[in-house]
Amino acid sequence: MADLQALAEAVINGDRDEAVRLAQEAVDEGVPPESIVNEGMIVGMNEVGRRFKANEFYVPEVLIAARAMHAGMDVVKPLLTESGIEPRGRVVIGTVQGDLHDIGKNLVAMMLEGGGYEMIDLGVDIPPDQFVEAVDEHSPNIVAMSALLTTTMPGMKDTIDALEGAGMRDKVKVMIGGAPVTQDYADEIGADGYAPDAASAVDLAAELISAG
Ligand code: B1M
Repeated sequence: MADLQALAEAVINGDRDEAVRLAQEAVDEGVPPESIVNEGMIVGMNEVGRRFKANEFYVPEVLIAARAMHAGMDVVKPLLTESGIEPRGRVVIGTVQGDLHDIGKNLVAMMLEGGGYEMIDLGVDIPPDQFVEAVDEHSPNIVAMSALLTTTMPGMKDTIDALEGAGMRDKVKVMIGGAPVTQDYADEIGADGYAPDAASAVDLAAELISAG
């Protein structure tokens, strides 16, 4: 019988083969795909986020867990699409113009995906206009920007200004993060939220979406 707790454990342990096997077993037994995701994969990634916040897990463990989660998701994704299950929200993410540091951004994207969000990852070095185009094309709930350089942080404000200029600012929430970024900076440039780490980014996304 499908064991979703074991699936969560496989994600936490970063055991990709086991995550795939258990996800497939659950699919074969007719467990609804949303249960496999919510009670297996997301439970696992939530625990990974908790351990990361508590300094019990470090970046490598999170990356390995996310890799297992992705492999499990690949088994379930076709069924989710067929059954038309809605994600918790859609997030456009990227590093700001001039910034090539993508390890933190990737972690945030993986944690959000593990938290049930549909991710549109634009990659690195994204100019304001490209964020605006992505908002126009994908109608996300959230635009998420990452910067690791003090010299590229102004790209966050430029992007908010560009969204404003395109008449889209009230259509999306903007969240920002990255080592030099602070809550004060978020307040200063008019972002809707700041998260210090990838696990907090998942909590913040939920808050921003529920605040409407
Ligand atoms: Co660069 N680099 N780097 N670098 N690099 C730093 C950032 C630096 C602090 C090193 C230093 O001088 N001590 C410094 C910045 C100084 C400053 O601006 N104050 C620096 C510099 C100067 C540079 C170059 C200019 C060096 C040069 O060429 N002269 C150059 C710039 C390139 C560019 O971007 N245009 C450069 C290049 C590189 C590499 C390419 C070699 C490489 C990046 C590889 C890659 O990412 N694919 C690199 C690396 C690896 C680093 C360090 C060593 C590590 C960064 C990292 O990945 N941390 C870094 C020094 C350090 O931090 N020790 C450094 C781990 C990652 C998990 O943490 O990204 O902070 P972080 O993400 C966290 C949180 O911040 C948060 O969640 C994540 C997980 O908890 N978070 C968000 C991140 N984004 C978020 C978004 C959110 C919410 C939370 O919401 C949207």
